[in-house]
This record gives sequence, C-alpha cells and structure tokens, in this order.
Amino acid sequence: MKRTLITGITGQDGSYLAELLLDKGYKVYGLKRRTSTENYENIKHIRNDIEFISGDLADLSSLIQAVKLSKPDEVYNLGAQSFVADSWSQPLYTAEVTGLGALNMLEAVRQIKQDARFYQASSSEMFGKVIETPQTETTPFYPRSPYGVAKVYGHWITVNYRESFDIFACSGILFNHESPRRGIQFVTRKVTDAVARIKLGLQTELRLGNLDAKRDWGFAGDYVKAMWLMLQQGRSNDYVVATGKTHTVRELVEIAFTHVGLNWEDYVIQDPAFMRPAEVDLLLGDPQKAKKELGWEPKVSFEELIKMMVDHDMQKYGQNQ
Ligand code: NAP
Ligand code: G4F
Repeated sequence: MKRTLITGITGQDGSYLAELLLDKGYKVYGLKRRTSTENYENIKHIRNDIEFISGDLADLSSLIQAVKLSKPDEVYNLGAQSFVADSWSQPLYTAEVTGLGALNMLEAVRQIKQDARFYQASSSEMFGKVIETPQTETTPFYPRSPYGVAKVYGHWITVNYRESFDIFACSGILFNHESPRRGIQFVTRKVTDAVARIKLGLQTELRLGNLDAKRDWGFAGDYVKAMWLMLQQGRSNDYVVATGKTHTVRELVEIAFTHVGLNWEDYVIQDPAFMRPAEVDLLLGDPQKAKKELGWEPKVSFEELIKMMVDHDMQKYGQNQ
C-alpha cells in the first residue's frame, strides 16, 4: 500500500486528490492546521478514511514530525494562502506560507525521507503580465501580486531541490480550476452562489470587479489527476495544466445567469472595491506537454463546469429553504 502526505487537504484540490488516492488504495495522511472551529466541509464524506496530522506550513518542526509519522511515498504540497486579492493585505503572511512553506515542506522531505516524490502546487499567476500567449513551461514569469511572487519562489525552490539533492520534485503550473467545493471568495463560486441566491429571492444584486479579465478555467476533479500522473513518471519534470481555452469574467457571469433564466445585466454592479492594485489580464495555457507525456486531457468544458456549480448552489439553498 502506497502512503501519501497531503498538505491543504481541507481545501478544494486536497479534497479531490484525497478521494482519487483513496480510490487507488493509498493510505492517506492529511496535514491539518489548528483552527478554533472545525473545517471538514470538503472532506466530510471521506473524513474517517484519512489520518490527520496537526501541523502548519510555517512551522518546519511540525512538518518534520508529519513526514516522520506518515513515511510518505508521495508528498503533495497543496497548502497555501491561495486568495490573490488578500495577498496585498497580508503580503508577509502569504510569503511565509505560500512561498517559504514550500521550502519548509521540501526541507522536511530532504531531512527525513529523501526518496519521497514531491509535488508543488504552482500557479499560472506566476505568468502575470504575460510575456507570450499561450503560456507554456518555458514562458518567463512576471508575477503581478504578492501571491504570484510567493508562488514563483515555491516553483524555483522546487526546481532547485530537484537539481541540488536529486529529489523527485515536480512543479505543476496549474491554471484556474474550479468546482462546487471552490471557496466562496473566488469569482466563479461567488457568481454561482449569488445566482442561486438571486433566483431564490435571497439576494438582489451581485457586486464584482473587473469583468474583462480572461482566465483559462477547468474542473478541479480533472486537474488532480494530472498531479498524480506527474509523480508516476520515470523522471521528475514541470508541467502546465490547462484547457487551452480562455473566457472573460463577463462570459462566466452570462452563462451562470442564463442557466437559471435571468439576465445578468439586471443584477451585476461593478464595484471598485473588487478591483486589484495590479491585474492579470489574460491567462491561456498550452497543455500540450501534459497531453503528450502524461496522457492528460481535461474532460469537463467551461460551460458544463459553470452549470454544475450553479446547479449545486441551487440545490444547496433550495434544500435549506
Ligand atoms: P484552497 O481551497 O484555498 O486550499 C488551501 C489549503 O491550504 C486549505 O486546506 C488550507 O487550510 C491550507 N492552508 C492554508 N494555510 C495553511 C498553513 N499555514 N499551513 C497548512 N495548511 C494551510 O486552495 P485550492 O484551490 O485547493 O488550491 C490548492 C493549491 O493549488 C494552493 O497552493 C493554490 O495556491 C494552488 N493553485 C490553485 C489553483 C486553483 O485554481 N484552484 C491554481 C493554481 C494553483 P484551511 O482549510 O485550514 O484554510
Ligand atoms: O477567482 P479569482 O479570485 O482567481 P485568481 O485571482 O485568478 O486566482 C486563482 O487562480 C490562480 C491560478 O491562476 C491560483 F493560483 C489562485 O490560488 C486562485 O485559485 O479571480 C479571477 C479573476 C481576476 O481577474 C479578478 O480580478 O476574476 C476577477 N474578478 C472580478 N470580480 C473577481 C471579482 N475576482 C474575485 N475573487 N471577486 C470578484 O468580485
């Protein structure tokens, strides 16, 4: 039985990845930080199948202990302060958890179990003010937020530990991926949740920032398969994971409102409070390398994804009425 340690197991990706690895027969250990109230919503259906280890990415001693306890064959470092907008109000915390957290996890692996395979959750935010389109594994980085800068550090320290210590370390450069388990602050879920509430008479308007931003949005359930595939290869490498299609926030809004028979222009208000100090205008990934070397392809289209999320939120509020 293979053993895995997942950081960020309570998050969107951690929950889908844990499901995938449990299905494959792995013994799954999840690093969970201490919180005053319980936060198992995304993993409540598999909670009893996971062994939780208390720890924090900012605390190397807890990560060393986690690696000692779990003796992992594979480590997936998904934990992060992952909300871009908040990285301007908490830049130091973001650097510590999202950037240095990757180093702490790598260092725990190097010291305790150097033959463990390591996955780093890197991000298309690293491309920021894009130098070329579409973005590939060789596109230079130009991050536009403290979060993006922290992820660039996480990426390069992963590459460096691979080259310095021969650790099997992969950096997955994942473009935006969403699901009904997406945090409510991110734009897709903010929209689908609001659409359901407006349709059911629980809310009257939706305040958004930049409607012109373009993102390459895919389904999180598809993307965790790419993470696993990276760690099953003959040699460690870095991969872009994306759909190869891009859409504006406006298109997202239109699909979501239309799905419940509403006209988005009657409800959406642009609010400067949700504009960012520096924006990433366009992301479009080229997933050719992942397709060729991993045999990975996305299955869920953008339209199917948004409808799936709206349906989920309609059901959630419908049931609570
Ligand atoms: P998410 O839902 O925000 O989950 C983040 C996870 O990190 C949560 O489990 C959170 O725990 C945990 N965490 C936060 N601070 C921590 C700390 N100090 N120590 C230990 N754990 C901590 O994020 P996601 O969407 O699943 O994304 C997973 C990873 O992929 C993140 O690193 C993200 O930056 C990266 N990424 C995401 C996307 C995307 O589109 N989703 C794209 C590219 C890269 P709590 O539940 O306690 O908060
Ligand atoms: O949904 P978002 O907050 O995601 P963002 O900033 O692209 O970051 C996500 O994807 C990254 C991968 O590229 C991950 F690394 C990161 O952890 C996170 O998962 O915003 C998407 C776009 C932005 O251009 C934003 O300005 O939507 C625009 N937007 C417009 N109005 C809004 C809003 N975003 C949010 N969150 N809320 C709004 O009201």
